[in-house]
Amino acid sequence: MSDLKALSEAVIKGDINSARAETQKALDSGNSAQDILDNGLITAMDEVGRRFSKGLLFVPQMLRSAKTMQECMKLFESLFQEGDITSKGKVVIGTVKGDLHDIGKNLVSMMMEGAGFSIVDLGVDVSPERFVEKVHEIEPDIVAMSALLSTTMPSMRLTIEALKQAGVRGKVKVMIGGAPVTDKYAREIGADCYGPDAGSAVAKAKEILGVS
Ligand code: B1M
Repeated sequence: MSDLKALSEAVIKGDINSARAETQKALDSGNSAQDILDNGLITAMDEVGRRFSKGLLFVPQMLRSAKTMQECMKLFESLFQEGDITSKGKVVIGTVKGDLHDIGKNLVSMMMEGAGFSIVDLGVDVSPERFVEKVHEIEPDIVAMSALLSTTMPSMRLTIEALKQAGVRGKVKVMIGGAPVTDKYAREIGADCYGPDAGSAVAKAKEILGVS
């Protein structure tokens, strides 16, 4: 199995070619996709965040690292497929209004899709009105919201309020997640569940819909 240090370094530097090569090397030498994610890619993004907080790197470098991580994720996307193509439920997912972070949301989408859910991804900066509009249009089982900024978390509450106002809150389950989000916050704003990471999001989605 590969030591994932070189992969982390390449992601921190935003060196897409080396990072892709290291990801492939790790896959070829038997590292699981989960191991590569947890110990290579996410570790690197945490370090990027730490360096950003200390003023050691800036937004363009964060963007480059984010792009690098997304390119690496493409190499093992298919490994998350469970092989069950019957939909376990329809999920409308998006990063909330004012927030442009999408890696975690994409990871959640990828894993949920792999686990057999149908995903409608609204992208980033999704307003409460847009979530409501999509709920009317496709009648999903779950509305899933991601936020990475403490300043955009309130948009989750506003979206739940908007679902209530539109009379559709009772027809969908609401799941929230993202680094600053907590289980306590989910309960406070009346979400049905909170997913601390992409794997747990899949388990929670199955649990709230009562599917296996
Ligand atoms: Co920004 N950023 N960023 N950033 N960024 C953070 C989040 C920050 C913690 C960095 C720091 O200061 N240490 C900080 C937020 C502080 C706070 O509010 N608490 C921050 C800031 C301040 C900013 C800007 C304001 C910077 C500026 O402009 N001055 C700005 C805001 C822009 C905006 O959104 N309006 C900004 C911009 C950016 C980039 C655009 C450059 C880029 C994002 C590119 C992109 O996503 N395409 C970026 C990045 C890359 C980061 C860090 C370094 C990495 C985020 C990431 O992708 N992590 C981040 C620091 C960090 O997180 N360590 C940081 C990897 C990803 C897999 O993890 O998204 O947490 P995460 O997802 C996890 C879980 O949270 C969970 O599952 C995933 C793991 O399995 N999860 C869910 C996520 N969503 C879920 C939904 C669910 C369930 C689980 O159910 C629905």
